[in-house]
Amino acid sequence: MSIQQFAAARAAFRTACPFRSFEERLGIVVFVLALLFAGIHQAAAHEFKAGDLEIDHPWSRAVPAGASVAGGYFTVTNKGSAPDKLLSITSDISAKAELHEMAVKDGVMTMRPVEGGLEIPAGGKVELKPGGFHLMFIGLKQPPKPGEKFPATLTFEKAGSVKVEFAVEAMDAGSGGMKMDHDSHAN
Ligand SMILES: [Cu+2]
Repeated sequence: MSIQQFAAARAAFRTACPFRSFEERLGIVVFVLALLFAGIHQAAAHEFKAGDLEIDHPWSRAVPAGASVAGGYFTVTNKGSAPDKLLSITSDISAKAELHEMAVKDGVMTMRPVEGGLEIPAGGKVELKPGGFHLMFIGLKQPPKPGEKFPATLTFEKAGSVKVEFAVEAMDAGSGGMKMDHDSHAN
């Protein structure tokens, strides 16, 4: 939240609660501040850096009990003047992890491993998201649960290896359709 948003929130609070005592107001303000700082902390903690790369909001989606695969998504920004490449992913949550690309071919949604790594152009940004490029955690050792985080290591050609944490969101997070394609991996 910015200073302006905070000032607006404070003004709105004054308008809404003109008759409250000072103690009540103080209590509410402290509560709101606690919420604000919690929010700021969470946002700051969920961005990772490796050399010129910024990895923002790695997330995964909760899976049904017994599922053997889960997706992984994030945005990576290259602030440098040379392209880089995402080469590999490892995590203790699954036996292996692959980089996949989803595309519609002859009207059928297909998914295939990305060969040779995923290029992150100089000064550019690549978004891994449901329906496009994504990570696939294959052979889950434990199912990702909503609200939890699990660690993984991303290895880039130039920036090297970086440890990140995937925040697990509810099963219906993001766009639909991905679940079906994940199921096709299970056999
Ligand atoms: Cu996939």
